[in-house]
This record gives sequence, structure tokens and C-alpha cells, in this order.
Amino acid sequence: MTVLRDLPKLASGKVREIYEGPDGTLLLVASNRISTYDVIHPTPIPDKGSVLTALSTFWFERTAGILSNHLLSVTDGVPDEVRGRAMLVRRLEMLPVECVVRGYITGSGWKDYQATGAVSGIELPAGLRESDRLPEPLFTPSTKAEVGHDEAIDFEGAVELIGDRELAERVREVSIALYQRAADHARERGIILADTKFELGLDSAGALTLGDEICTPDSSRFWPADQYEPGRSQPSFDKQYVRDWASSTGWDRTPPAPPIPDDVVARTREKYVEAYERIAGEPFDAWLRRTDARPRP
Ligand code: PZK
Repeated sequence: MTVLRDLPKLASGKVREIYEGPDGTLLLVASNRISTYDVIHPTPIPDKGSVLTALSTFWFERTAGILSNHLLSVTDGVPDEVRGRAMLVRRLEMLPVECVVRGYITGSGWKDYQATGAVSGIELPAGLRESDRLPEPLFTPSTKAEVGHDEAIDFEGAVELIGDRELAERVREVSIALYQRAADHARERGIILADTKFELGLDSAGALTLGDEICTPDSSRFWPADQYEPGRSQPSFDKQYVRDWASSTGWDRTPPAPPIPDDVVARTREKYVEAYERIAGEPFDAWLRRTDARPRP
């Protein structure tokens, strides 16, 4: 049996870690940490890491026909203590671009559109409002910053970084297809997937492969469809209670973030679980049981 402390830790992100698994594999572990305004709160959201892992697994299974992915297992080889919130994956040679796809105009895309009328070098119609649906999903890549924020680039910038125009064209094509598949599915279940970020790589045979997490609330914007109203910023499906509460405290968004009160934690946990249950169409407990994350009765 594998225990986490026996695995070398390769990297720590703000909300997750990567370990070296058996036989050249990697173990991606999602924590229960949550950030607002890019700052991690000291209070965890119970089950957040499991919900994100469950969602990625759901999408990996349902998009494998578009692009193969790095997922190997969420049970075999996964240490007991992280069951439910960890996946064993194949090691890839990651491409040096973030594959952002936008179906709606918001965030930095909205900022760029207001300043230039274009996003990622793509001219857009005049008169778009904040949060409007785009005429078609756009591939708007960015660089991978080691520290600080990724920088938006146009498709030619992605071609240069990837170093192969045909590969970059395939990256753009599959990124849009993956977004389309996930966004259509989520929309039918009352969640607007406004935009998302994929990380692609090459496997040991040189095949283009989907890595990292896919269409989770940490890599995407989830909006409640029944509250969608263009012309303003949209509430976040998952983080809105934390943001509203944090704003009400007068916190100025500089570190350290304040601890989150119990009722806000509980309501936020429920929103993550609700997102999983709506999208996957099964009780979240079914995931925990399938991954042996909870003792069986
Ligand atoms: C890889 N990251 C980002 C994720 C972190 C950092 N299949 C892969 N092969 C090689 N490298 C990566 C992956 C994946 N996925 C992903 N960094 C490297 C990342 C999670 C936690 F600290």
C-alpha cells in the first residue's frame, strides 16, 4: 500500500500538489484550499478537492473521444489518505502555453475588448456587453508565468511558443471542441461554463494529450444559468458566498485573507457538491464510494 509521505513531492501550487508516483507516473492531489481575489484563505472547504477531482474524472471520461488524456487511475496506486481527491496520471511533456477558450466575454477578455475591440488578436463585433455570449468560442492562449499572472498572446504567439504551426492548429481545434462539449453538457444542466483553461502535452509516443484538470471551477468560470444577465459581471456558482462575505468584512484583498465563518464554509461546500451533482447527474457520495474515500457501511 502506498502512503503519501513515501512519495517525492515535485511541485506545490496554490491549491494542489504533484507527487512522483510509481513507474514514472505522477500523483495530482487537489487540496481543500480556496482563494478569492487570488489570495488563499486559511480555512479549507471540506470536500472541495474531491469535487474537483470528481469533475475532472467525469470530463476525462466524456471527452476521451475528442482527445486522449493523462488519467490512469483514481483508485489503484492512490494512497488512502487522499482517495477521492487525487489521480494517478501519465507524465507528459507539457506545451508551454495555457489553452484558454472563451464562450463569453468576461474577465481579462472583456478588459482587452474594451481597450482594443479584439481578444487575442481576434476582432469582435462592436457593441458587446460584459458577459455576452460570443458568436463562437474563441481560442485565446496565454503564456505560462512561473510567478504572477499569465500573459495573453495571439495565435501567432502560440505558434512560436509551440514551435510547430500544424501542432498549434490542432491544439486550437481540440481546445475549442473540448470546451464546446463540456459547455453544451453543463448548459443543459443549468450551469454556464463561461470560459476555461486546458493544459495539453505530448505523451511518450509524441501524441497530443490532455493533462492537468479539466473544466473544474478552479480552471473555469461556472455561472448559474438562471441568474445570467449580460451587461454586468456574473455571480460565481461556487465562490460567491465567500466573495460576498469577504467584501462585507472590509478586507482590502491583500494577504493574509481572513478565516471564513462556518456558515459560509457550509454553504460554499454545498455549491461545490451541487455543481458535481448537476453535471455528473449522480450523488456526490457515489464518487466518494467509488474511490473508497469513505468507509463502506
Ligand atoms: C504538470 N503541472 C501543473 C498541477 C501543481 C502543478 N501529466 C503531466 N505531466 C507532466 N507535468 C505535469 C502533468 C500534469 N498534470 C502539471 N505541472 C506539471 C501543476 C498540480 C499541482 F503543483
